[in-house]
Amino acid sequence: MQGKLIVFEGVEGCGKTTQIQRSRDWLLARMTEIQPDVSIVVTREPGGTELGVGLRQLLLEERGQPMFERAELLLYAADRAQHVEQVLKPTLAKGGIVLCDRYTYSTIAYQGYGRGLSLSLIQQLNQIATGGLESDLTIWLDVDVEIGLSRAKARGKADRMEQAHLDFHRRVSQGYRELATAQPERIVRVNASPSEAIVQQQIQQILHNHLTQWHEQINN
Ligand code: T5A
Repeated sequence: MQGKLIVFEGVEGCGKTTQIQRSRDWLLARMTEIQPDVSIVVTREPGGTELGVGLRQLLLEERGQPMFERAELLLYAADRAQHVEQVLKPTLAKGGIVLCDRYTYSTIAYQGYGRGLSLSLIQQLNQIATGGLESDLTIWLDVDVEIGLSRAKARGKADRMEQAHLDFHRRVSQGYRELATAQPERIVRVNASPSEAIVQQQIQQILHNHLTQWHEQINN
């Protein structure tokens, strides 16, 4: 099978990290039956490279000085450009499966819908940062903003983005909703409100369907 880029998206605390780990374990077990030598790589944006770790700190730590919206946008784009070249493209070229915590839709949802920056500008910047590399599947973990924020809060101190006003997070959530409605063939919604195990069952079904479809495409 060719390499596949599977992205997990959603608002703060929707459960991406938890579900990516569980999905990796499930995929590892399943792929040993189908293609034992496949590599499954878990990564994230921002922070999937050494440069990205530094950018992540700049982006998420509260520094007492406001970060302007276009500066924020460009830092996320810089992180992505590095990540695509250093991690995503080489892994996909070797036929690996990448499970990526956030990608281009995060910028549309957060900097576009959330901050109100131009969506066409963001699309151009995403194009530059990715060189046109699109996800093969995006799983959108849909949970109420209040539930997600309270899960994130229970875990520890809120980062710079989590501290943003509730209205900001509601606009981000609306952004994901509109993106998923406009692109149902690319973005699959999962109800992320139930328990971790139930959310994982939904994801496994989606992954199963896509793996089957991808295999059929190769064999036809
Ligand atoms: N960003 C990112 C942009 O603005 N633009 C961009 O272009 C990009 C790429 C990144 C920040 O940067 C922004 C978005 C973000 O603000 P992040 O670490 O990806 O930072 O952001 P978060 O979404 O905040 O990641 P979190 O780790 O906080 O949330 P997760 O990964 O969605 O959730 P997870 O799995 O860590 O779970 C959170 C807590 O909830 C519990 C978990 O045990 C954990 O304690 N939990 C559940 N509890 C009950 N029921 C369930 N079903 C649960 N699932 C998880």
